[in-house]
Amino acid sequence: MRCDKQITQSYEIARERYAALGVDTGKVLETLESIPVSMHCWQGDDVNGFEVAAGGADGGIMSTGNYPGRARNAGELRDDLDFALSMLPGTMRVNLHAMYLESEKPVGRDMIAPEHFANWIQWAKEKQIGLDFNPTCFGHSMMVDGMTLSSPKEEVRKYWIEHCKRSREIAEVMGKELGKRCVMNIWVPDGFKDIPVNRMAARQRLKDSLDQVLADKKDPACMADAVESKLFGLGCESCTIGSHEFYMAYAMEKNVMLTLDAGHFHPTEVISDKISSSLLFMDEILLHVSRPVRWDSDHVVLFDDELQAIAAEIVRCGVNRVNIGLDYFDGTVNRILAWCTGTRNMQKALCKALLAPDATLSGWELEADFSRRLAMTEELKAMPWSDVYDYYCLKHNVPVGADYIAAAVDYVKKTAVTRGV
Ligand code: RNT
Ligand code: ZN
Repeated sequence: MRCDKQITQSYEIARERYAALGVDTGKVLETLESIPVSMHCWQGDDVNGFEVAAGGADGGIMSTGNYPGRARNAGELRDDLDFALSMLPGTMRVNLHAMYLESEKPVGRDMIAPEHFANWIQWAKEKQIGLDFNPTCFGHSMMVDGMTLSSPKEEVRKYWIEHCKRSREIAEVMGKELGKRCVMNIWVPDGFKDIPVNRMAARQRLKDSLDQVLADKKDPACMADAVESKLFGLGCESCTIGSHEFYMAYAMEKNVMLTLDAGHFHPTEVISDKISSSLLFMDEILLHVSRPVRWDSDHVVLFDDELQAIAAEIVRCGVNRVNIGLDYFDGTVNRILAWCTGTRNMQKALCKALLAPDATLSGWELEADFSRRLAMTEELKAMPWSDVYDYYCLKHNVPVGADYIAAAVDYVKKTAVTRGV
């Protein structure tokens, strides 16, 4: 049984303890509420998508595991998303890929149109949530020799350029219909397994293709473009065409968002340190919050040091300038729980970051009082930030603490039986 009274009492104590540090928990909850988190649909079906001629996630990424109950169609995925969203407080968005289209007949990716996403848009409208979008440039026979937009073959490039152009149109319609801007992120897996000779030519082709994709002006109130870099992928260990330097420079030149994925850098390199530098030169960025374990393995997001550092940087650099997307896929665990645990961790990290007395800490930093900065930062870890998050869940009438676990296990048990996968 949930003890609402105790949760409220704990919050009151926390409120006083934070007030003593000069932090207003009421304001913190208001800000937390205003920060949307975009939950990725692809955790729900192991990045398979619902095209009639199915593709699957080959090409640089891979989901492993066969936990029962994977969503087999868009209706099931929406049911699962409905359930997961009912476990989550605050402002949520849902991030779709082009391969989640709905059509009875096969549709080439160079033929996709807003009508194929009508059900998704209707669903989001009813839920009053925003949608984000991605062209799907992997898991497809037109990905030739590991290449899409940077292929040396003109017909291959043309196919993917058309796919990305149409994806932008769909994103614009989504934003317009929902009255909430849709962020569209381009990621291509293009690269070489072994050492290439002409990196420059491949990157030149990627640049030219992207220039064509982005040529049409779109209504900035309805959609915004983002481009995602990567260090390496499965099968392209020696060179990724869309590297960090490539996209950082490209995003600057084109005035589009740079996407920083937590798993796309060297193992000890962190994206938390890249947020401030990027935002000095760019209006906005997109994050793919993920968890690499030894490689870009896309494990469920944990409440670990890097997640807390990412949240702290978002709060310090400007919550309105960082678009938060989640990007992980684990097929070995209950997929609904994976959504809930990862998303709640993101929200908890934001809550804890908002509760930090940053003005005081910055003052000490300016005075080179690093001792106090260190001691206080450590003390903050044991402050009752979780009582504030629990109260936030209570206020939103979603499960508090571990209560969502049993509910999600139960839901999957029931649906898995009927799905038979
Ligand atoms: C792959 C990228 C990309 C994908 C999704 C499905 O390494 O991170 O963002 O994970 O688009
Ligand atoms: Zn990503």
